[in-house]
Amino acid sequence: MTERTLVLIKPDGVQRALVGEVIARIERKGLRLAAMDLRTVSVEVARTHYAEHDGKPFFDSLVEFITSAPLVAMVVEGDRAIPAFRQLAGGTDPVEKATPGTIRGDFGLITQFNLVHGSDSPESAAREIALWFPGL
Ligand code: RTP
Ligand code: MG
Repeated sequence: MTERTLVLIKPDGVQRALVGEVIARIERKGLRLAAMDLRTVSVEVARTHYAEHDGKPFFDSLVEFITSAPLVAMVVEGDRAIPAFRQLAGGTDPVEKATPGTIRGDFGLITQFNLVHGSDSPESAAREIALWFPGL
């Protein structure tokens, strides 16, 4: 089933010049870009995006990090795009969970700086796409 997912290349991915690498992996998987934008986001957008984590110990530093520098936001579409991108990304902890061959497993070391975000469910994808690309 064709679906859409919200992907972020977080500020660490942009600063480490991994934008092309991430996009290449998305395209080689067979997924397509439906929208893409380089932007620096407000604290309000970051807090809304990560609202499910409000109150957790890492929330404030996560919001500070996400707003610290430009990131690349995109809408990626294709068959089962939501789980397909999560598979490309790998688990949240780049060492303990992400395996080699995934974006986080190949390039990540620290959980907070795990390079990419991908929506985790159809409900999250709908909410996040409306937040990042209203009207798409
Ligand atoms: P994301 O939402 O960014 O795609 O990542 P995820 O689903 O794999 O992980 P999630 O549990 O939603 O956590 C969101 C982001 O918060 C940071 N984090 N830091 N220090 C920590 O223990 C910790 N735990 C999570 C990571 O940047 C994670 O991607
Ligand atoms: Mg998440």
